[in-house]
Amino acid sequence: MKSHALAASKADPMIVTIQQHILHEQRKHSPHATGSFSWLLSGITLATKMTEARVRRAGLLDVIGSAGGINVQGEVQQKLDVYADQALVHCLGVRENVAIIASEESEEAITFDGRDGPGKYVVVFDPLDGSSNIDVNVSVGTIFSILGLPEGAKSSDDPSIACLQPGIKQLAAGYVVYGSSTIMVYTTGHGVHGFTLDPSFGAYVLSHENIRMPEQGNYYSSNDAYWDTFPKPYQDYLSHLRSGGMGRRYALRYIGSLVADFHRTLLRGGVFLYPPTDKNPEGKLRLLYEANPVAFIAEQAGGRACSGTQRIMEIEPTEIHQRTPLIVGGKSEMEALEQFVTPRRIAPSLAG
Ligand code: AHM
Ligand code: MG
Repeated sequence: MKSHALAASKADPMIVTIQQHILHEQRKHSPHATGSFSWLLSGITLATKMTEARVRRAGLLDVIGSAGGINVQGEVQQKLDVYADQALVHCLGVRENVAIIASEESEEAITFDGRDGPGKYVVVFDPLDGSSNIDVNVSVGTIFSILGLPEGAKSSDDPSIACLQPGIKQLAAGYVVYGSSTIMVYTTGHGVHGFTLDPSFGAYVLSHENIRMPEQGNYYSSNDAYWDTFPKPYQDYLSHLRSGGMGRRYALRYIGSLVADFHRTLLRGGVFLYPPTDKNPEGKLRLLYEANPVAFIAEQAGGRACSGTQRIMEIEPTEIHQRTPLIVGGKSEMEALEQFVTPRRIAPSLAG
């Protein structure tokens, strides 16, 4: 038995899988943890592996194109949107510690009734972000946020109410980018870590430990087509970045999948913006399962995220699908933004 374990470690001594990492982090930060949280996260990793398998064969399987439905956002559902959603609902539904889930693809939150043991977690997610990019082989992703079931919540309550918690209450958040490789990035409030899926044996392996966002980057990321409908302070801010006001001329990078645009911003620095526009005066991105998880990760990596008027993670949600403007980036870009847009500082240490 002993020699077998030794042989395994010699085979690849550097490998740390996401499961090992989560367990290690739990032992370090919550010595009395039961392992229930890692069981929940393993449900998410499994669902994303199921989705990635479909994404990788998108041109071969009958998974490209519209599923024929419209989701709660009024957007056309792609077949892969539906599959990614079902994979998460299934994988989380068999985790007895999950009380409630809410998905971009479903109008209402879902509660899992009739199971043994009380669930204690609420999971909100965008199963396939950027899905308009699927048909043209551009990166898409999955985003999730994990909250605790509020104290005193009853099974008879509307399950949506348990989801309406500000981002500062998140226990964990993460995303997967199905890109040139598949990477999962997550935080539980102790730094940000990235795991690349090794397709040869189907495990997420630690590849980016303790990610820090560069204090200043070279790119801004926003949909330039809406430029003339951005409020004037955002136009001025972008002109400042583009004209060298920050000591360098910023270049534009915009994929149109939040996860992919944010992932680049996290690793390379810069700023991502989806401000209010004429078409979406409240912003387009969803607070609970897009802006909050991205904000949690950004702050854990040394960046900031705001709505233009306040720190994203302090917004008190009123609806599960509510939208918000989102500006997320490195320290320098976000400090510069405050001169144009936000009336008060948004640094987490100062905001609470
Ligand atoms: P989705 O969750 O329905 O895919 O939509 C959200 C996407 C984001 O990934 C992306 O940042 C944004 O919509 C792009 O919007 P636009 O095409 O207006 O620039
Ligand atoms: Mg999305």
